[in-house]
Amino acid sequence: MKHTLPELPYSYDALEPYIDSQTMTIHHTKHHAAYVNNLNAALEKYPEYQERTLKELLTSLDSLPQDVYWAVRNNAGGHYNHTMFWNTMGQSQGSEPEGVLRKKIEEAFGSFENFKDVFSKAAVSRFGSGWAWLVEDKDGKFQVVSTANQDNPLSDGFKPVLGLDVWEHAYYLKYNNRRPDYISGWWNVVDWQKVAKMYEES
Ligand code: MN3
Repeated sequence: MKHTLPELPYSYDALEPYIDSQTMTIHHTKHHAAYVNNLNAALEKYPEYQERTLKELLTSLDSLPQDVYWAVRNNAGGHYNHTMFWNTMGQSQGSEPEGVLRKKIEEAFGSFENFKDVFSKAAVSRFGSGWAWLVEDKDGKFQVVSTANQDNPLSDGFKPVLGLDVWEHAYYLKYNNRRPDYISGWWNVVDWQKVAKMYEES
């Protein structure tokens, strides 16, 4: 079973003006595609690992053959993270979490506004390349964490609920070095209905 690049669930210009079409095109067809190709290449000589899902790979990194450990960690993470990222965005400007998601966010952070603040700070202060995340811990409590490179919270025992890519490739063409502007724009394209659906299904 080879991993394949999923199609975007919307057009490349769908998230304009917050995320521009050129960035989306390069991000999906070059960056995400490279993670998929590199993952397949790393697993080529290990057929037994080709059958594992991304989640299975990312929750058992220590069991990987040593010579492909970093290739799988980085590229399975890259593939999983970007697939999730595309699927939590859309043209639903100003949507807000409802139901269980809202309740858990308010329990953990006091309010949705305060959650956004905590999350944005984690995203701004992630040094170098990485991601900011809303995660659920083993006790069912929500937390904000950030990871380096393409690491995924699954590998630390969390369930990822929402992730934001803060690699420069995600925003540099439009926002240059202004990561905080990219982050505040991104909130406009988070589709909380999709986030809730994914949360319920995972
Ligand atoms: Mn990226």
